[in-house]
Amino acid sequence: MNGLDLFKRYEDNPILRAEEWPYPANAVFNPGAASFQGETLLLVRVEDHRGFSHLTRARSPDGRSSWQVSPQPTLAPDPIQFPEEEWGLEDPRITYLEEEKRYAVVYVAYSRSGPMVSLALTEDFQTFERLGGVFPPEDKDAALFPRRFGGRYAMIHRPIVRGEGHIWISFSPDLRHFGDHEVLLPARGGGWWDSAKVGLGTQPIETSEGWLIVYHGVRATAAGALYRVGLALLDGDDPRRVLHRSPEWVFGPHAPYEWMGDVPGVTFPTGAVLVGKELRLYYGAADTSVALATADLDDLLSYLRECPGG
Ligand code: BMA
Repeated sequence: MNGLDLFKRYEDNPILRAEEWPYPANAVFNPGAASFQGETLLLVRVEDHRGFSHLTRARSPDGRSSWQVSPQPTLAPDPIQFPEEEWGLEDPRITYLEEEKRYAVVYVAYSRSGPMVSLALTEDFQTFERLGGVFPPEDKDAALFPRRFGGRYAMIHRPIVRGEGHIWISFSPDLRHFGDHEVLLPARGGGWWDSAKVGLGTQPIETSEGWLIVYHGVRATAAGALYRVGLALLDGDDPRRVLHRSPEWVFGPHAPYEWMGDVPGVTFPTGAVLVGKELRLYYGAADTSVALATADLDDLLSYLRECPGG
């Protein structure tokens, strides 16, 4: 199957828009996603008219329609206790931690110090235990794996080092202290579609053949940055091993709502839910609305099997 045929856009995209939000908002985009109490739950990044973001819950029985949006913010910045949240909370990724029996929400805390990866734990998406920042700025596009490897949790993230944006992996015994940092998926440079920067998209998805990684790749063009989507497969027992990486992008801006908005030409996946063999990918479109695309997991894996190693 051709890589660009793997994902199908939902016909009623975008599924969430600022115009239909229960309170004033400039844009709603880049949501974390989880299965929760038999429904699909999104923690949506909501940008207010100051330009600052917070996170708000939206729930749907089928993950497509009938979204119930919370009338107030679910996780709002708390800059008194957490000064790194001065300019808001952005781009959450959600992972259910099997051992903790809680969801980890990894988000970007934004302040004058730069974007920082922060972590909160929750059982019910109503009350949160904030653990605060876990990596120094500039770092974003982060998510945890659902379980430990050799006794340690693993986090994927994207620090900016010497102006370069590669995807890294780091390990922690306690979710607070991280080490053994290494580059996992580098930006490919040169003429590649993911030349300028790469960053994790959704939380890692466990499959029978390893961890499915959905990532975004950025190309700088004369008209601005293009944000497209690629895939990789990591070893199930050792997520530092990249088994396959798609040479081509498998999804990118095409529909009008991906080209019209605050940042045209952006498809930015941040959440996924696997229901049977259907992978539902939730993504920010043009930094303006939330959209959905679906793919068959077997198709994704058979495509990746033909891709070279990382
Ligand atoms: C990235 C992040 C995302 C945003 C994307 C496209 O660097 O800041 O929040 O969606 O750029 O503008």
